[in-house]
Amino acid sequence: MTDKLIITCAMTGAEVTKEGNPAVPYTVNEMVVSACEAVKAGASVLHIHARRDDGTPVQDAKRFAEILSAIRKECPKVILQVSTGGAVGMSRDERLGPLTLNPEMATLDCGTLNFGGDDIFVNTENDIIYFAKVMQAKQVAYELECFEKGHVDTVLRLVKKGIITQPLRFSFVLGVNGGMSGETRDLAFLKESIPDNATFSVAGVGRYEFSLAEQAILCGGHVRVGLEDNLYLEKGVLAKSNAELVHKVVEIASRLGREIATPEEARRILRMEIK
Ligand code: KMH
Ligand code: ZN
Repeated sequence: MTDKLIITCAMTGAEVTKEGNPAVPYTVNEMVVSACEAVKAGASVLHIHARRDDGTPVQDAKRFAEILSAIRKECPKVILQVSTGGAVGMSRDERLGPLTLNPEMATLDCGTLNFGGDDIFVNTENDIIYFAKVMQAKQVAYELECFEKGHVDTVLRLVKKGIITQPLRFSFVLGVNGGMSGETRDLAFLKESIPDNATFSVAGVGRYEFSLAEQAILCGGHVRVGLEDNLYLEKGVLAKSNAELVHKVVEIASRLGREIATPEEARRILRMEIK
């Protein structure tokens, strides 16, 4: 039987700005409002980046602590997944800042890629191993962020070496300029490349967000949406909030007959230890 659908909301990221869409949250209060609305709409996981009030992306533990505890107060059950990707150009120790807070879940980025224009998002094999060891030592559940097929192959090689361990929770982030595109064949190829007992979620960047969501819902995957990945509800129409994007996925899932997972159900599906 297909598992219920886990919806992750990536609320703010490190690249998008209020100039692109005024609903992108920066302040702690904006994050809390956005988080609560997204959870109410059906998100069971929140993918968290921190921003200063002026929008500057940061990975420092103090800012993350403020955001996490403020969200936790209002949404006690949701899974909080901190980003260790941060923003392009940050050092690996800077990126690991939020792990000092022993979060329940974090992202582990599984390879380097050109990231839009001239930027390079660096995740060498040594970086991946370094991050994995820190996360395992702290018993943080990690999600394997793969922006293209080579990243999946890196994961599978590191699994064979015993460096990345079960359970494997993939997140395919598709449509970044420099990474893999988000056509139907791309997700089909990635899905058939991973072990049957692995879970996967799909984050379609920009115009791929909802077509990939629909494909993932149909083929037993999970879905990430949010302003980090896409600013539009539909072509030419800015999303008014993160919740509006989550709600659209809930509607697609309902049309396709897939139920939505609660945070507790999501923990079970993702085989997460309770911290
Ligand atoms: N901001 C991107 C460069 C993650 O959160 O782990 C990386 C990113 C991945 O967003
Ligand atoms: Zn992110």
